[in-house]
Amino acid sequence: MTLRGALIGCGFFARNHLHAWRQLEGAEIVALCDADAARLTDAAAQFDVTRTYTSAAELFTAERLDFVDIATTVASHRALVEMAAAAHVPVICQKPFAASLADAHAMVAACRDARVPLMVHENFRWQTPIQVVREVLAAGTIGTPFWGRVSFRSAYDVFTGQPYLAEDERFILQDLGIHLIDIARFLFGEVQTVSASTRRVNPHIRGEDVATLLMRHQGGATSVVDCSYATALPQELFPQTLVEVDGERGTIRLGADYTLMVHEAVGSTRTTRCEPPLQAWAQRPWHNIQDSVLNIQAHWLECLRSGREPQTSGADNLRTLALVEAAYASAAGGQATIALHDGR
Ligand code: NAD
Ligand code: 89V
Repeated sequence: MTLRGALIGCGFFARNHLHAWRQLEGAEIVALCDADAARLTDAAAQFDVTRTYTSAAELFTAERLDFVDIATTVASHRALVEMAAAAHVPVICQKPFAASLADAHAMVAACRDARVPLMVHENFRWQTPIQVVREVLAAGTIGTPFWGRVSFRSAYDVFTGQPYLAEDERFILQDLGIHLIDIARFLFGEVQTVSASTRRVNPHIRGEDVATLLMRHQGGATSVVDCSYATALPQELFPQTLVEVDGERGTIRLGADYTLMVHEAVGSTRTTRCEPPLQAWAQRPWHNIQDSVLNIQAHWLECLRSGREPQTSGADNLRTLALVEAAYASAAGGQATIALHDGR
């Protein structure tokens, strides 16, 4: 049976969702919604969707849906997720899931009480190279990891495509660091303590564009998460996330251009490339992220069909959001070390 979906928010990033839905078997986007009529009309024409709404309330009243995909910016998430829960429609919500932990808890509770599946579109862990690093760790090739680094350093202009990123009081941690924190949780486990520093280098934006986090994980590993949009390098790597892992029996290095080095202290050193596929609708350098959209949406369909909880469910994402909040609090308090309780 083909699942009937609707997409709310037809802006900059939603095109990737729509291309991915069109590529995936077993789901069809039957309706679109955007408060901005011009954006709605454009997306409807490009993706051949005839049922369109400028009001989400009208969408939920008029359509019989198997799921809804919310690709709006954070300010609208709570109202839209609560509408989906009230209409008993399983819901995917883009990151950042919520502007506050209170909102996030309210959305998770609304969906739990309505028995409605909820997944946060936290796609970076679904990037092919990140999945490969996780597979190498799971295979035990380098033994237990004791140190790791998840790094994203760039000077790419993200503000032209996403002007709201320059306007918010919070920038890189909330928008990008959130992905890297999720990757650190995915690779090294839940976090016990975090300390962070942030700063703004670019004078033309409101929020911080550089952040560095030090985290201690429950399994004993220490990780560094560092991100910057103020880092001009001879080779611009946007939007690649680089990963380093030191384990008791070897090391992993995910370097520039998707080069993966796995070194066994007693054994061999293998260097391979794990570049993500370039989907027919994708463009370099975004193809890494675009492919991860396809992967997370496929995961959602698989979870909906099997009744499994998605990896980055709303409840799971509370831990990532708690870390973002803790990192901002640490940075505001002069890099104070903040303890998380059971990863929250
Ligand atoms: P955007 O501003 O280009 O698009 C958002 C759209 O939502 C707009 O067209 C707006 O009119 C519409 N909208 C807002 N509130 C609405 C409401 N209540 N009802 C109906 N329509 C509404 O934003 P964007 O750049 O596409 O980003 C959307 C979200 O995706 C953000 O949360 C952003 O952080 C996230 N994002 C994620 C990734 C990723 O890799 N996961 C990448 C880029 C952006
Ligand atoms: O993931 C995001 O939300 C995007 C980008 C990859 C550019 O940081 O804003």
